[in-house]
Amino acid sequence: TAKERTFIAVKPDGVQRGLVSDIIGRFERRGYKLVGLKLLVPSKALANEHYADLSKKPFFAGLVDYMTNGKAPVIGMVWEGPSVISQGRVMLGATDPKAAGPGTIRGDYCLSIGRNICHGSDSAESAEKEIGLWFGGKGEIVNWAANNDEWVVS
Ligand code: YYY
Ligand code: MG
Repeated sequence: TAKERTFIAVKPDGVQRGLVSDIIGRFERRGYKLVGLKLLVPSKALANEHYADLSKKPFFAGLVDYMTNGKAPVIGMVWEGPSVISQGRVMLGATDPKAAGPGTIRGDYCLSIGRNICHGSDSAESAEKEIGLWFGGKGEIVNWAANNDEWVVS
């Protein structure tokens, strides 16, 4: 639906490398609507829960450390619009940047799976879980009408 929502994050390497505005800009220019935005160093508990389905993987400890060690923060966002979950994944590109096509965020800006600069929910279930995990407080997600809505979605 037009109100579909996904959780997109710029990971610490993306923040450190100054790619926040580019990543936000790609979603904005596409026509998606920003409805939640925060900058934080996630707790271990948050990162463990966010990546819970990967907890048995050999790279899990390193992944959680890189997300939480505070060398740079994470930008957490909720984006809204038609097919934003699947299209957000397309815009990010493949998990391994070596397989990510040009024109995708990962394909344009990174080289290594362990430093792939961004995250996007992979399903409706993940989006719901991740939005609830990263955004809890009252008013942290804002419903708003963009003046160009009728020019973006018909
Ligand atoms: O959803 P996505 O981020 O594209 O990939 P996942 O399979 O969920 O893995 C999450 C995260 O883990 C990935 O973005 C990088 C890291 N990772 C890794 O460091 N090494 C791997 N072999 C696989 C994933
Ligand atoms: Mg994933």
